[in-house]
Amino acid sequence: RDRVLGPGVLLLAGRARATAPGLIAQIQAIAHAAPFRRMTTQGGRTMSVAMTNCGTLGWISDSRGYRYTTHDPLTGLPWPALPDIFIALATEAAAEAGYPGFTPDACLINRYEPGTRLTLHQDRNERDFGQPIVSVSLGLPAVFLWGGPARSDRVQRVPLDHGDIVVWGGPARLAHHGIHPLAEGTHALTGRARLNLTFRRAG
Ligand code: MD3
Ligand code: FE
Repeated sequence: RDRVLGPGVLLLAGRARATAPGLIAQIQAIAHAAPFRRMTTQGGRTMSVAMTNCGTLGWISDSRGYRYTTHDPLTGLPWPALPDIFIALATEAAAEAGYPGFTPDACLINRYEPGTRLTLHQDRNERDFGQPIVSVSLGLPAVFLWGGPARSDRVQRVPLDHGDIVVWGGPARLAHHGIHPLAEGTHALTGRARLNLTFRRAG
């Protein structure tokens, strides 16, 4: 089931299934301290994805643009710590993909409901693009849109299901990517939602 999707991209299909209930319990605890919120963009739009973070750094967007912060602007508190089970999952997946030195300092947590989408973008706020991003999909399935380094590059559709882990590194690190509007549905563990964790070395 594990397969290379392209240069620098390893899919570990269903790898997080066994730990999913524990991951979801941790997400609930994190969201209690740092609530999910829909952030605004520099252009004044409200994102349809609800987000929160854990780790020493958290990704935010507001009227001043995109960046990482040490504190949650909503509460004024430091972002909640990365749970040990998050660190273990991300470092093991990265090591399997050929990044034995990967230690995440940031985890962006995205929550999608049916109809929610994420438009094509690049992740460029991290310091070292030599470090991969590890993503974990939980709950409702999604169609991932995967393009190239230029916005005009052809876009592939990749289904992402509950428990799938994908490691994005090397030439894939600066690919444009997004999520197609989520289809209607309910999942036994997340209800009417998809949760996505992205582990990053931001600082
Ligand atoms: C490929 N999240 O948080 S995860 C994001 O499902 C983001 O919530 C999507 O894009 C989600 O920024 C996709 C897979 C992913 C994440 C980051 C990447 C793929 C990536 C960065 C570079 C290349
Ligand atoms: Fe992204």
